Amino acid sequence: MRIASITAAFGLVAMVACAPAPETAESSVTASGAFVVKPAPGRDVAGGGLTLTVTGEPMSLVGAETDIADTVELHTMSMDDGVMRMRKVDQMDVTEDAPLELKSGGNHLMLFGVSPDIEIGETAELVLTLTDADGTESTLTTQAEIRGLGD
Ligand SMILES: [Cu+2]
Repeated sequence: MRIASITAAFGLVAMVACAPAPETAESSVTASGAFVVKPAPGRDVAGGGLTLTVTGEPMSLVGAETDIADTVELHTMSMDDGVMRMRKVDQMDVTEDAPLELKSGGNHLMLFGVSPDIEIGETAELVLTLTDADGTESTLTTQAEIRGLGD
């Protein structure tokens, strides 16, 4: 399987004002199983994933950031003329009926400028930015496990 190169936008991750946990009367969102795959030696790009579930109104994941990487992008993965292609997207939706699953080989998180000092087995804080149907932003912090390739 060949992974076509992408044109990544190395833009600044928008800074988001501190907001209370994304739990309102209408909905609450939970992150679980977050991970980052430690890059091979000499590389600083990493894939990652997590599962987001929501109770109540739909939410959208619109960004993520972490201390161990310069930027984190949301990438979709799709088959295009027999070639797997990654695309950066601005948001991914999560509903009660359709949890958002980001994982290796599927839609995923992509980290750029990953610190070479991360160690397999450690955890890194991942701060997710979400919006509700009204466009109100909130953040959700979760711990991502650093994994080795193929783990
Ligand atoms: Cu990617």
